Amino acid sequence: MQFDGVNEKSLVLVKPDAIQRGLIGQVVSRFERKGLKLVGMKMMGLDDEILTAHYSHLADKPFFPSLAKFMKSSPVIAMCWEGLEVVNAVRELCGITKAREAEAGSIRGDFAMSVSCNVVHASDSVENGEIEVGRFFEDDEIHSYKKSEYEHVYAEDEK
Ligand code: IDP
Ligand code: MG
Repeated sequence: MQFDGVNEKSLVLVKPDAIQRGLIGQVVSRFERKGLKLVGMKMMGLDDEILTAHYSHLADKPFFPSLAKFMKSSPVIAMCWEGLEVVNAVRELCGITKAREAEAGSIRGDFAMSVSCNVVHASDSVENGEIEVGRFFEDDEIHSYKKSEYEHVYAEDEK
């Protein structure tokens, strides 16, 4: 059994700056090598409707129009990663928003200098992980499968 009922999901977006800079593979690799399970992945263009919902907490900010323009400047890669307490694990891998101050070794710390062009989005809570995965993926785009690697990634009492 692989965390049935207690799995967390995180919605990760590879943002347009990373698409343009050819960083998709390196970003995906960070999550793979950590031992997380990829259960959904697609390239998609974002429109104002999904961005207004996704960034509703920033809708009143003066930078919102330029953020929306940036997020529409190319397709993004949307991913759903699954695992034990994965929401926090993914946030740690990504680093803080202001990339030029992000910890070296994190994705933003290693690949970015900007506050807005910061390579990735990651869900910030378990509840938002569920909401955001539901916003970006249809039910049949999220896959359930057994990852043999889990035998070695987790201890018996964590499975
Ligand atoms: P997060 O992506 O680290 O969760 P949020 O505060 O949720 O950070 O902001 C969402 C995204 O909005 C950021 O990743 C970044 O792209 C953009 N953003 C946040 N704050 C600023 C800002 O002060 N100026 C420009 N863009 C910003
Ligand atoms: Mg956020």
